[in-house]
Amino acid sequence: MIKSVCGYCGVGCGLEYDEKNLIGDVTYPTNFGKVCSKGVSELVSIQTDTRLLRPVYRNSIDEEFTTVKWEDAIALIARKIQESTKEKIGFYLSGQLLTEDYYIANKLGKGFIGTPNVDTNSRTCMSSAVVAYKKTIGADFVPLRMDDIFKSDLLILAGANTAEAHVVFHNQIKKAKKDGLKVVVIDPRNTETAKIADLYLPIKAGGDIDFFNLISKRLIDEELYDKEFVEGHVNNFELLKNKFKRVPTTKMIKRTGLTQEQFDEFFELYKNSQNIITAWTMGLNQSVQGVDKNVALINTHLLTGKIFTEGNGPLSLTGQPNAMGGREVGGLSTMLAVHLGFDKESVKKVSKFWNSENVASHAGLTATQMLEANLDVLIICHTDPVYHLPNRNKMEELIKKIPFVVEINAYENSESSKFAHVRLPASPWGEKEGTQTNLDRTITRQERITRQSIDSKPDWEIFQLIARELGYKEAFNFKTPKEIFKEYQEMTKLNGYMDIHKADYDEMYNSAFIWGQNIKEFLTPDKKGNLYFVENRLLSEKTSLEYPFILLTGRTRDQWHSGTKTNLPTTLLKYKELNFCEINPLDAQKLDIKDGDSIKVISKRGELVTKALVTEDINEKNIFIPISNREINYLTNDLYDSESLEPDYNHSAVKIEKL
Ligand SMILES: Nc1nc2c(c(=O)[nH]1)N[C@H]1C(S)=C(S)[C@@H](COP(=O)(O)OP(=O)(O)OC[C@H]3O[C@@H](n4cnc5c(=O)[nH]c(N)nc54)[C@H](O)[C@@H]3O)O[C@H]1N2
Ligand SMILES: Nc1nc2c(c(=O)[nH]1)N[C@H]1C(S)=C(S)[C@@H](COP(=O)(O)OP(=O)(O)OC[C@H]3O[C@@H](n4cnc5c(=O)[nH]c(N)nc54)[C@H](O)[C@@H]3O)O[C@H]1N2
Ligand code: SF4
Ligand SMILES: [Mo]
Repeated sequence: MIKSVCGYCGVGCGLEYDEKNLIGDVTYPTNFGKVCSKGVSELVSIQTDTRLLRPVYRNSIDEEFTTVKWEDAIALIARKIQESTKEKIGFYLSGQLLTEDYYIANKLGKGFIGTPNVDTNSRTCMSSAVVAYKKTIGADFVPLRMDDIFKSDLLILAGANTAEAHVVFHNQIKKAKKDGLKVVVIDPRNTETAKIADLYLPIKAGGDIDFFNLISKRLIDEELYDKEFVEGHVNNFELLKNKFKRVPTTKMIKRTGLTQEQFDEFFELYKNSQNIITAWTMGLNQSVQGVDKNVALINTHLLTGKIFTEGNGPLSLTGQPNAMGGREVGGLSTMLAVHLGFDKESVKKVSKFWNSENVASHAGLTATQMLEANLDVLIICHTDPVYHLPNRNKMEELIKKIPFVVEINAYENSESSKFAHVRLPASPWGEKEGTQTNLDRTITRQERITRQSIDSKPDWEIFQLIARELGYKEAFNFKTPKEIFKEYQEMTKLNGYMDIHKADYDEMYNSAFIWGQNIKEFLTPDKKGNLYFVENRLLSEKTSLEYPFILLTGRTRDQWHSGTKTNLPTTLLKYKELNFCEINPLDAQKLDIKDGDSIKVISKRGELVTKALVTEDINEKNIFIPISNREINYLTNDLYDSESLEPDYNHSAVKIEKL
């Protein structure tokens, strides 16, 4: 029996493998033996014939690839790096990499090559939450855990479809409901998640700041906030109070698309709930005001003092299996390492720790900026930017201009591979070992359960080969993931609140390590939480007579993003189609569209063909297309949040033509 952990979503379910079957680990603290269809299909995805098995090279993207030796591919990459300058090199990483992979890539990029341009697809996912947590509570720190729902009275899910995106957590929510937990779901779509809610609020897309501001205003106006907590532990209260005096409440309600009665019903439940958790995901983060949306939500917890106590707090539901671990290591270009920034002292500490004079000293390009930056060398690892970045037609033109693109992938059929010059085969889940941190700080080991395919290598090893070829042999002399983890643990000591150094790599095989369990206060310099006044500035793309619909995008339960691991003949469950478009019956009628009709969806930037799914489960004037349609981002706009630089994926103006 081998114990491991699922490599799909941020729930991070413990698994057991007995040489035939993959089942849930009943002793594991986040899933107690439960898994979803993706978890059990991990095994199948290792064996598919779409694996990338050999390094390949071509001189230009118009040519065919030919197989090359590892040594030659690595030598070429090192040469291209040496011929360039550090500001012209970019590492585009992924929240699906293991902590050890991230550590080596970050150490090489920021520590030795000295480029600050090491970022990750988490930029398109969690960066709004990262910035907001830092501003309000002082660090990128999730101050509660999933099992807090069993000690809570009210769970508010805003822009999160747990039934499809965090399946095993969703099942825990259903269990907690039996013990009295009330659930409110706020979403422009009446999702599977909304269907289990005690109260479903069909918010108008983009109305969340108004919604959370209305809560804050009521808390202040009716003096329901926690005065003692606010006085002792929170900054900027008077400022917020004064700002709220002047906000136009009726306009705000209108912008939420809810009726006053709906809001009142919600607020009645809210004010009578002792313990409250507000959880959110992409419906809030992926927005041109993603940070403000997060801040408006966190404000409510600072005002009520419902934070750092059991059953309470703002719970950001991280999407990818190790997006948290990646952020802890320092995988975002706006951080250096171990949650430290680019201030002089941090750079000094890190330089000393790595014994390098080359450490990057300022924030670098974000993933969403890299393709526009005239880079010489772009190394993409464990992610597919051409598929996932917004405004794809533009992105394709930009990536074509980068003279040297390396793609490290375990599978051969990504969209980015079409633009790569060198492709290196990585060993996927099941063929490698290392650690990952799930959405609530649980660190666990992923184990090797089968032998490595002949010519593929774990991601950390690939980065180490490049490092050694560049001459950094002493600093990159790791033999095992355990050795890397140990160095990383030492490094976490540079940051006072990180207790990851207490974990034991061997022991983690038997039981997960949860870091930060003793942190029960704000991590800001003055140990106080910060309130900020934020307003809905209506910055998203607006509908017009020509483009009258707002396109929403998101997940379906059995598919994982671009589908390299889930869209396989053997695993494809017919739970939902890969390509459909939810449309409200009233809108469909106006366009004479019937269920199942082929339709073309068009934005100012591009178009795609899909199939109408006529349903009352979506608000009028909104449509929804799942991201399992690989062409989704031909439609989306490339507006970004000004602080997090996360894309506004959820709100693009489109029109529909019946085919
Ligand atoms: N099956 C499956 N699970 C996954 C993934 C996967 O690919 N497949 N990916 C993982 C990853 S990386 C992530 S980030 C998570 C994402 O997890 P979720 O964010 O829960 O998943 P999405 O489907 O993107 O859901 C976003 C929801 O926000 C709603 N929404 C859109 N606009 C608004 C708005 O303005 N306000 C509000 N309140 N809601 C809005 C959408 O209708 C949708 O239901 O899922 C993770 N889990
Ligand atoms: N319109 C729209 N766009 C979105 C989103 C949205 O909601 N709407 N969501 C955004 C979000 S939240 C996310 S997280 C991104 C996700 O977008 P991506 O990260 O691009 O999606 P994946 O398909 O998960 O890509 C992972 C890649 O890693 C490869 N891979 C698998 N295992 C390994 C391995 O062990 N090593 C290596 N090196 N490679 C491996 C897979 O084959 C695949 O090509 O999409 C973003 N884009
Ligand atoms: S809920 Fe997430 S972690 Fe758990 S089995 Fe499903 S995909 Fe894997
Ligand atoms: Mo994500």
